[in-house]
Amino acid sequence: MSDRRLSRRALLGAAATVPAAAGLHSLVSRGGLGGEAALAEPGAGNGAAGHLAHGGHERFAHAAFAPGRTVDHRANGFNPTEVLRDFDWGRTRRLASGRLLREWTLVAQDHEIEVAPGVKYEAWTYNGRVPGPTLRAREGERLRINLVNSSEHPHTIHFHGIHPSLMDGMPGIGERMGGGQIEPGESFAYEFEAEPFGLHLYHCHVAPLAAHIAHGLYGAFIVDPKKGRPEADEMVMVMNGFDTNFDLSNEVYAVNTVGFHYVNEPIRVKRDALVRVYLVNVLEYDPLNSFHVHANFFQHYPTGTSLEPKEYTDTIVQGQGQRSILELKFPFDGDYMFHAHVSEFAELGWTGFFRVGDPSLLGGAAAAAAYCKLPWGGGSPA
Ligand SMILES: [Cu+2]
Repeated sequence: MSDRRLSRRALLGAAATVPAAAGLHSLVSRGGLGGEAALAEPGAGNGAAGHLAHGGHERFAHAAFAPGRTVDHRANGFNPTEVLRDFDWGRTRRLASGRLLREWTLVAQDHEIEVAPGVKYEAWTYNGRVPGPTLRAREGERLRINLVNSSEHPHTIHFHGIHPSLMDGMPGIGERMGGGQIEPGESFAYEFEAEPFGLHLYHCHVAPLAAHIAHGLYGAFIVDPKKGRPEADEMVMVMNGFDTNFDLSNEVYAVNTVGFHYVNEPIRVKRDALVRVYLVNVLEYDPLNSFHVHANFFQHYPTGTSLEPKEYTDTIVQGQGQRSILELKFPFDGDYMFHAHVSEFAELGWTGFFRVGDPSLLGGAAAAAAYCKLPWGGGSPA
């Protein structure tokens, strides 16, 4: 076990020993002080180990997020329920050559967000949201992405895909042409072809890289195949986490930023309808993330670069930067949990529900409460 993990477990263990009214969120929101206090706590190690048992787990879980509260989506400026199906196709126009140009403007800006009830984080964002806009194009189009740096820090946009080095968003490359590292107040236009088709991502590539990514500068980038994919209920899930006390390990894990959001607001899908999930892992500080859906299986298209699925399964694992398209149908009404099959992540926010069909049959939040009394804040049973 590394020191980093010890420090996080110590933090959780110490949180379990403080009165409920204080809670982990206040320890976390006090930043480094909370972490140091936790590390100094002699019994912290025992508390951390204790949380693996159900009793200890409940104690830390209840302390971890404020019960009965949800985050302020309005103040955040985005709601993960909307982020899920928000595909940004940009603006298009015909060039003199007759080709289609698809264009976006991303503004890098510093913006505090609430990643779990009461847990604030000084994020660095593209367009004020985390993850940044889901950019979507079709294979072979010409793309232009204007980066305007309104942040107090230098940034870039590094796209995954195939393009010339000058367009790669790497500090030091193309500086004399206005590229490379984009300083505060500067701007730059990245321009390249949309290739290959598949599910990609973009993120800042300024050093220290882990810090720039962990602060929130990333998003999904979808290139549709020329002939498209079958009609489906499509959604984007960016798996991320937040190091709220800057100890180089995450205190909150999520899909699309807000811990337990899709427990509070289950993702509504139709029975027997094809659901397509664009799943991207940008998680910093932990080597692996994963996705598991309950009571169902999905077709797995790694990186989305083939139209033929590679696997029929219910769990996949992704390293940082990996992504997958998942396709599934729900044959029965009900609430179906999905979560990281890294239990610790699941208990620190990376848990949600698909809600299928008749709400009178359902009770996902109650099921989750029975499971480990997760403190997602609200989420009363249907
Ligand atoms: Cu950056």
